[in-house]
Amino acid sequence: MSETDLKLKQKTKVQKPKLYKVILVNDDYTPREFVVLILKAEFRLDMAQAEVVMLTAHQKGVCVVSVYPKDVAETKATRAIDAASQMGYPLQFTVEPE
Ligand code: TYC
Repeated sequence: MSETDLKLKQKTKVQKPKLYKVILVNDDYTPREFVVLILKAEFRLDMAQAEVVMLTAHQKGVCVVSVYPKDVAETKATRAIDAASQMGYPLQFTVEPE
């Protein structure tokens, strides 16, 4: 078997898990406390982690919340956006490949 064949074979056998970042986006309207609440409830961050992520997004514009398989990342981002929307807040999350 050629080296190329071996590489091809390895490629099909060893699949890298493709992970996606959920990114928190800053805005001027959503209360800090609500952002922290969402990060704890939907992304299972503890209080300290949630505060750091919220403040980083507040100061820099965006912050990576966590990484997940694609479907999990999209579901969590959608649920978080919907929860904020129901409260009348424009909070946004984006999902992008790691
Ligand atoms: N900037 C918001 C405020 O001052 C708080 C906030 C932080 C909103 C992070 C969104 O992703 C965000 N009330």
